[in-house]
Amino acid sequence: MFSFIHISDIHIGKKLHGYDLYEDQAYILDEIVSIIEERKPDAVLIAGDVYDRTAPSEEATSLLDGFMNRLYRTGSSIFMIAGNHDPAEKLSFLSDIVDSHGLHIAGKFNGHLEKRSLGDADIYMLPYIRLADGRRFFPDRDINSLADAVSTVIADTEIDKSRINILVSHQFVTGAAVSGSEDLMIGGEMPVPPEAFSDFDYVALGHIHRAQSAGASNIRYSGSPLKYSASERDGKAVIYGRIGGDRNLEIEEIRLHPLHDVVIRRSDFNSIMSESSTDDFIYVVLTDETDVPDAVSALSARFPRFLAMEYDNSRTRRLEDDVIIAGYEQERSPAEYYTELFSLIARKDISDEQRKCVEDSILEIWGNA
Ligand SMILES: [Mn+2]
Repeated sequence: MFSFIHISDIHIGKKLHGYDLYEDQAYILDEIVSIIEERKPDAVLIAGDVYDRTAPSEEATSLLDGFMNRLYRTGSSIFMIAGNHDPAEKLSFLSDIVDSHGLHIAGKFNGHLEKRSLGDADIYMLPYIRLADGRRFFPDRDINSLADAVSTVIADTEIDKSRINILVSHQFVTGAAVSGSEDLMIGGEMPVPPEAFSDFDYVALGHIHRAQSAGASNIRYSGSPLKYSASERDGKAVIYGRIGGDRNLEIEEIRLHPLHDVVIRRSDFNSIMSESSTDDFIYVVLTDETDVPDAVSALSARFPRFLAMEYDNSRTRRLEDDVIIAGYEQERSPAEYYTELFSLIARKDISDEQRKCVEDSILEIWGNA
């Protein structure tokens, strides 16, 4: 029997619409430590994006330090990889030394899967990799996609099928539903098909902030421990998994209870202002047909954790429809698209001088393409 707790995308140091989440993150990390103390899993799998930025603040660093120290004292082995948001080298600072103490960290991808054995299980660690990493480490292979790169790294590893095999990875897997706070690569990130992971009994994924399985029930995103965008409706959880000698995987989602939830309230301005206040982070959708003067300052004064607001009325719906229709037309130039967008938003025609400026910028950025 092998047991584990799987978490990811803590994003320590993240701000939500300008609000510092230090207290909220400290609170949820406390709850995660309590769950681990209670369940006593063999391993804690931390699947990347531990930090929110590659230059974390002192406060963020000390929050992670406290969390890691407490995790270490629970007695579970810890497996932590770097995500695309992490300072990969800093995350694996002194990793060779702490490795012998059951704290295993894979920072920067170094060309192969890091493997550690724990009881009946082999645990492999694959920090976030890019297509360029695959090409750099396997120059003589035909690597045309991120899927090729990940498959090549895995194929290059000798996996003992008689063992329980676990992979900790931070990638975008085909079909995963994003929540909007992930910062995927501009222009779209090439997804990895779940078939690339067929050798593993469980794949602990990070990168996507909404908990879900990806292609198979043993390939899972735990999701972030807090809601990092207002579009997330579902509650958050950590994954508690057990794999028996028969390789049977049992998954349990253990609910987390945030200090402050993130909620959307949708109604007209007067109704929202007359509702009871809340300590939660609140995103407001106003249904009023005409704009309410100073709505933002009124809502900020009314709700201590007011995030932002938008209108959903016949005007904004028409605007959306127009943009969608415009997006389906293929034969117009980028400058023409811009001109249309400008008049939709500014509600007047672009001037000749402005249009020239846009055309020059497009030419400068894209060339004649
Ligand atoms: Mn993330």
